[in-house]
Parts: sequence; structure tokens; C-alpha cells
Amino acid sequence: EQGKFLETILAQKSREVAEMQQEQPREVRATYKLYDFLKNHGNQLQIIAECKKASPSLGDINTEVDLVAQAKSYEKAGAAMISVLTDPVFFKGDIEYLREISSVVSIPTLNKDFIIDKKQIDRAVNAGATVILLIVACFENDFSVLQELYEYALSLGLEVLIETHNKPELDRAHALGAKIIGVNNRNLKTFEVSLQSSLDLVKYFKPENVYISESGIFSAFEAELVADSFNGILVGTALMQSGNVSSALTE
Ligand code: IGP
Repeated sequence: EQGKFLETILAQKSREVAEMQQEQPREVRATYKLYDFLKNHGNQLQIIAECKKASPSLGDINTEVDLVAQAKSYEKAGAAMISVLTDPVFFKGDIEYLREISSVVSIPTLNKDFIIDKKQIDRAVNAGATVILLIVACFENDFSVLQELYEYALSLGLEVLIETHNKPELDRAHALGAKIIGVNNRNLKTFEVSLQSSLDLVKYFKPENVYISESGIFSAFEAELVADSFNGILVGTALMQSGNVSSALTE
């Protein structure tokens, strides 16, 4: 049912986490810090390129593609980071995709999932992620859990992308002390996509942070709308549908 997606996925995640093995986290894979990279490329919009076979809003996007080859072509084309969906139920992702991709690229990798538990963070590190996603909207009932997971991830040496969608969530991200903040143009409750979500929040940005506009970016025209105020964009569908990643990234 529309409007219930986030609730549905969080219920599913609780079941997934309950069955997840406890892992001992190893050291974070060595690569550059995403925050520093984005800061140092202040006037050039960076691209975070995503490996995503399917999504709840679109269904199958590209299930035939070899994600390792896809990730290599993202790196070759100059992506700042590779985002890898690991949710199996709604996005046809797999933690093994993250592991394989992280073992063949030298740039940062983001574990894209609905993380609600430390076990998922340990698993992300061990699969080679250097950045994890925490979505503010997943913690509406208890922001202290968000804080705890955020601090735990930092303590392991991970970087964290804190995802927001509106002003109250951006305020939460700032209160948390988040340095890497995403604005998702897709409302996770209704799936409605509008770049206006990004543009509306620009006036509240803090100069010490880096900001990433996420979702719904398909062309240079759309990238240019956010290029002046954002450090990077997170692009999935457009790149997964495109036969030529390099031209899609540079056009
Ligand atoms: C990519 P798109 O519209 O280019 O495929 O979007 C990325 O922003 C999107 O996959 C995403 C996402 C998320 C997926 C953003 N936040 C949270 C799952 C969970």
C-alpha cells in the first residue's frame, strides 16, 4: 500500500537483523575519506554512482548486468564513490555484491540499506564498505538509536551519509553533528520524486558540511539544477539503464 513502504521495509529489516549472525568487525578498508574528497573538489559536482538492480518504485531496472563490471566502469569514469544496494527483498541487492565490488575498486563504497542495528554495521565493514547510510526517517520513534548507530559507525572508522528529506530531518542531521548529509529527492513514504526537496533545503546548509542530492537525477539539466549548492549527486537508475556509463557520467 502506498504510504506504508517505509513501515513495511522496517518490519522486514527487523526480521532480517534478528537472523543475522554477529560478526567481529575488522579494520575499515583503506581508501580516501569521502568528506575530504568532496571538500577538496568544492567547485566540481561529484558523482556517487549506484549499483541497483531493482527498486520498489520501478521494479526491475537491470537484472542482467554484471555489477562488478558496472562498478569498475563507474570508477573508471571518475565516480567519487560507489553505492551498493544490499537489501535482497525490495532492491534485489546482496551483501556479496558489496564484498565483490569493494575488493576490486579502490574508491570508497557505500553500503546502501536500511540500517537499524549494529550487526548491519559490522557486516558492512567486513564486506568492505567505507561509508554507511543512516536514514533519519527510519528513526522517527527513537532518535537516540540514530545517535548510537552514528557514533558506533564513526568509532569503527567508517564515514556516515545521513539521509534527510525535509527541514525537520535536516535539523536532526545537523543536531547529530553529521558532516556528510544527503537530501533524498524521493519521499520514502509516497515514492514521489522532486528535485525541489533538495533546492528547498539549500538555505539551511552549513559551510563546514558536504551535501549530496539523491535520487531522480537523469540528465545534465537536472544535475545542473543542484550543482551550485551541492557537493555531489547520487545517481542510480539513470546509470543502471544506460548502456554507456562513461558518457552518462560526463554528459
Ligand atoms: C538513487 P535514483 O533515482 O537515481 O535511482 O536514486 C538513490 O538516491 C536511491 O537509490 C536511494 C535509496 C535511498 C535507495 C536514495 N536513498 C534509501 C534505498 C534506500
